[in-house]
Amino acid sequence: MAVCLSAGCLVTTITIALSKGRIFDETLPLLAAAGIVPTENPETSRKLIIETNQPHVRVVIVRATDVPTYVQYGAADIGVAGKDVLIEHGGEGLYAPLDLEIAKCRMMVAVPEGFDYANAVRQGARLKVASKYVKTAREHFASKGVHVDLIKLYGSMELAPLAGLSDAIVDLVSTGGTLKANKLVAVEHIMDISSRLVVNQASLKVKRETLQPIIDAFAGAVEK
Ligand code: PRT
Ligand code: MG
Repeated sequence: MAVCLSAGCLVTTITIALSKGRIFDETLPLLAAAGIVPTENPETSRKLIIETNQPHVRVVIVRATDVPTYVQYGAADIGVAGKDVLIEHGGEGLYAPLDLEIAKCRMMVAVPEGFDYANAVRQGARLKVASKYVKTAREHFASKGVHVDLIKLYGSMELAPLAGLSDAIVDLVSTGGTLKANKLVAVEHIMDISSRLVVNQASLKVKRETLQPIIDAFAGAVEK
């Protein structure tokens, strides 16, 4: 939590953690509502720390799954992360005051076309399920009494059933195009996903004067 201590400078520095791609793009209008405009686009710049038009506000570009970690440890004061990412992280040290209603999608169970999922479940089969979201998947199948062996993956879950690694996957679905292109079908809806504003709990106390107006501007922009 960097506070500017140089002579005559009492302004608190605010660091915002964002991932590039849809989260950065969809957070831009919310930042604009708070009067914050990044000076560079992470898609074209290789910089990982991006300045903004506000001298005391900067954006750090991190992997989507790393956003909660940066905010938890105070390396960033606030950040934007998907509900999927926040559940897997656990939310320790984070205050999540706002559903920003951006980067919306659905967490689904999907299987290869032709696999009779309902019948396999009815027969009490033990299913191999590949996912990046093992915590969410474990809770979902436990609540339904379905026996599963979970296989943790870090990317391209759609490949797992096609390559014979698993019977099913738990993944995010937006348009459904990726499932379709890989001959998979969604068979169960686990939850709706959107992104949240997360705030470091200590920052909220120490920097409330600077942070609260940003949180309020985000809230106002979401309601519109
Ligand atoms: O891509 P990278 O591995 O670096 O990280 P990431 O996938 O975690 O980041 P990013 O930027 O892709 O996603 C950030 C957040 O956006 C996620 O944590 C979600 O909360 C949200 N989000 C919204 C999505 C999607 N929609 C989405 N469609 N995240 C991922 N996808 C993927 C999905 O996993 C699947 O592979 O897109 C594919 C399906 O899309 P459709 O449109 O073909 O159904
Ligand atoms: Mg991605």
